[in-house]
Amino acid sequence: MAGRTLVMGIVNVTPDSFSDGGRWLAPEAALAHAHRLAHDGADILDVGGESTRPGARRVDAATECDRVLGIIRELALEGHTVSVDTVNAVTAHAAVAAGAAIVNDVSGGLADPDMGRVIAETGVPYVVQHWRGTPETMAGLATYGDVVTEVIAELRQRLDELVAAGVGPEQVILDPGLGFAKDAAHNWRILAHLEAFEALGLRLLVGASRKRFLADVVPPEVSRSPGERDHATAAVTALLARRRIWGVRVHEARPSRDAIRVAEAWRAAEEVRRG
Ligand code: PMM
Repeated sequence: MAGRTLVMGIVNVTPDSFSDGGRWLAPEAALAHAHRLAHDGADILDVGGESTRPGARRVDAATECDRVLGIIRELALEGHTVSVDTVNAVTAHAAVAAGAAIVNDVSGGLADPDMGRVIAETGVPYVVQHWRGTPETMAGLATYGDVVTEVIAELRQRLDELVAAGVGPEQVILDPGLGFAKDAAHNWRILAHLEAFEALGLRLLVGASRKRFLADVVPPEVSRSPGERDHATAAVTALLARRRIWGVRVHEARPSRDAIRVAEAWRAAEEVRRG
């Protein structure tokens, strides 16, 4: 059986991410933030230098590398497990050389035709997230007959192309990509059909943290800003941890780490009850 759900803590070294853009752009601020996430229970530190919020403009790989490589090197030297959140093969390659242990690609390889080769060569675990279009165009592409079957079919296609490029299926971690070319109803439908994603037999990562669909279920005065959605995020983590999903990607580590502890204690008590 799979182990407990892992916490991937978000370190956005960007001026424009939707919930924390600009807060950790200075390297010292990013490192301090990463250290706090680790202290709060993050198992993996996910360092990204390009915002993917809807409508975000692309940055070139050189700027992205400038933002993230020093931070990744430092965190890896300190012994942390680091992932790099990038859609660029050049950045992914440089990040792995700097010590990143995982590549997290919100485009699942669609944004850069070289990504499959880099993942095959480096052999690192690779998060294949579902998206359509680009952050600039994705809002207009959130049309599905059935979101679950279509997202799974598109992820399978990504997987086939990656395997053809030499990537081992065991390297792949799938992510349904909540909010990426998906509206709130699509996100909830995916969460209600996780067994269909689990049936693919690969590890699953889910990124619900602070996303807008969570604002719709809590009163408006609570959900004013993304930072006020951390309780709702932790509730999602608890439900995902109940399924022992491989990982959750979150802005605040402690609430999710506690939610996972609760799910594990509950499970242990159930096992005692079964005897
Ligand atoms: N969401 C964002 C960025 N990267 N990566 C994965 N694997 N899954 C996600 O859901 C995901 C991601 C957008 O959130 P952010 O701008 O706050 O980081």
